[in-house]
Amino acid sequence: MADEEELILSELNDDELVEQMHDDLYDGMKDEIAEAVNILLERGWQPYDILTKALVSGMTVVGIDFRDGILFVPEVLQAANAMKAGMAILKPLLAETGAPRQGAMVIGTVKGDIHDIGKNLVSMMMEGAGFEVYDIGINNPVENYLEKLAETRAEILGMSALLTTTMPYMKVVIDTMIEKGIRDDHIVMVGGAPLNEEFGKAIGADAYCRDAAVAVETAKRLVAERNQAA
Ligand code: B1M
Repeated sequence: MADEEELILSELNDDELVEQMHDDLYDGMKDEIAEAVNILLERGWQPYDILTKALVSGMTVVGIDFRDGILFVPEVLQAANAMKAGMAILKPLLAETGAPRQGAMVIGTVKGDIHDIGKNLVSMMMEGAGFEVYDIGINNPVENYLEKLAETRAEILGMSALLTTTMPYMKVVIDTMIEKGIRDDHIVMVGGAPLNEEFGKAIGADAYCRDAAVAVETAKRLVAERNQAA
């Protein structure tokens, strides 16, 4: 229908626009996502609300249809790229909070795993909260984490895994830290959709973080506890 083809995003009310963003994310329409993010910002939405209510929640639907075989890798990649286009606009805004420096974190997705949206989100939120973030990207063997920790002397190590087959690698990293006698020099935080509290404890992490907001709160608390103990 002609009406549908000529949809003007700025004419939709907030609820309609967010719903349209979920559809556009699903369809991998990155220009439309970027436009809609800008519209919501102009309407006074907080960057964090746009991130969670419009982008992350839209990605959940993509995940369900991916699991059920309705969407395939190329479509999901397009959706991921659309999500990243929205996140790129929000990143400087989330980082611009002027929060006092809290500490430093090395973060990366573990070996064998190329999912990076959640990790990027955690990085953005941590930067916004005043942490210095060294993001070492995806598919990281243990050596990468250890090198970056030694180079930056960051107090926190963050690891992300989105696959049940890659999450055990987090234990490899922690066990190597124990072997090298550096485990207690760092706070180790882990996250990713297939993880849970129990898994975090079982592999010897200091904390499992359900989402980026929890990661920020946990990091602040653990750094403060550590400074107090010192
Ligand atoms: Co993948 N994939 N994928 N995928 N993918 C999942 C994870 C899956 C659950 C989909 C499904 O079946 N429903 C499934 C895993 C099943 C399992 O292991 N049990 C899956 C699969 C199977 C695969 C492939 C194997 C598919 C294939 O090739 N046949 C393949 C693996 C590639 C590899 O890594 N070796 C693959 C590939 C891909 C794409 C490349 C197409 C793309 C990734 C693009 C990219 O990241 N650049 C992709 C995507 C996008 C997904 C889903 C749909 C979405 C993930 C996402 O970005 N979520 C995902 C389904 C799902 O998770 N529901 C799926 C949004 C993001 C904001 O959430 O990452 O959970 P999340 O991050 C959250 C928290 O978890 C937490 O905070 C974040 C923000 O709040 N968090 C942390 C995350 N990391 C943290 C680190 C911390 C703290 C908190 O450190 C301190």
